[in-house]
Amino acid sequence: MDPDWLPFHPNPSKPAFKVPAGAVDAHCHVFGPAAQFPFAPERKYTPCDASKDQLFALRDFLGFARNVIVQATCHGTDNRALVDALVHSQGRARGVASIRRDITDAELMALHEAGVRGTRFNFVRRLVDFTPREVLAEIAARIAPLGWHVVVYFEAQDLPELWEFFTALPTTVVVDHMGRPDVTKPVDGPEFELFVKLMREHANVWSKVSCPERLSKSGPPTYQDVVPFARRLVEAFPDRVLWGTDWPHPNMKDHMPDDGKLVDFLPGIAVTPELQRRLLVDNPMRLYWPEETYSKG
Ligand code: 0GY
Repeated sequence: MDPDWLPFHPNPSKPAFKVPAGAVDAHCHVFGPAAQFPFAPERKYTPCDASKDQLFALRDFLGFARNVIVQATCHGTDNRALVDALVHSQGRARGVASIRRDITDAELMALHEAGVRGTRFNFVRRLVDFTPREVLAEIAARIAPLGWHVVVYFEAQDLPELWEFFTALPTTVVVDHMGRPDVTKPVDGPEFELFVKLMREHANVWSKVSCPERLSKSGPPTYQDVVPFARRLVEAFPDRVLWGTDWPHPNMKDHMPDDGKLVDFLPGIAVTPELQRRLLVDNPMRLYWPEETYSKG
């Protein structure tokens, strides 16, 4: 583990907010265990082990029913730890993988069978080396016929340069952590307006209104300065927002969030039971378990 890396909270508090029945934690990770699933040689950080059993225990403790497990850069394009978690989840987890352009159709199908429903493109410079856009476009074209979506992670200042690429993608596009706005800037200022415009003009773009702990300058436990940004998206695009804990919080160096307090952030950004149900149940179910949504008519 990197020496400046904080381990995840050993003893999170019980949230005061009770999430609706069937709620999905739509952004979390598993790391290793490294002895079984080694980290990628090209990784930019080495996390602590964070196992599927610890993730599932947290899910139950916080009151969630399901997880969406997202491949993090420390595992590169080796999705074995993710797949292991999915196949041991008893159908209660789906995944977002990182894949290479030379993946075979059989390997793609195996990921699909395990419960993968998306691929992630990471543009955060401290996390990954550059991948040419034509390679990513090729991957997007491969996964589109499976009904998968693309998850993108980038920082707000890079959106103008990425706009054309994002808006040409042939799938649903899910943006991690609201495109990482600088929350010291106004919520109606030009930077966040550009992100809102992306969602307004492109009905296939969704956002995770997650990670106040990464974006906040005012800090825990309430992360008050992030609330207006998340709340604005939840109210403007109630059918295209997702939320997740981000456990075990890779690369948090100044503080480690209490996951119970993160859940208590929710009623401040989704202020009615209806908005809470869409954010935590209806939207993630439509994206990750569509067969269950459709079967209900
Ligand atoms: C997150 C955020 C981070 C890391 C990764 O894939 C990753 O390594 O996404 C980060 O450092 O901001 O969502 O997990």
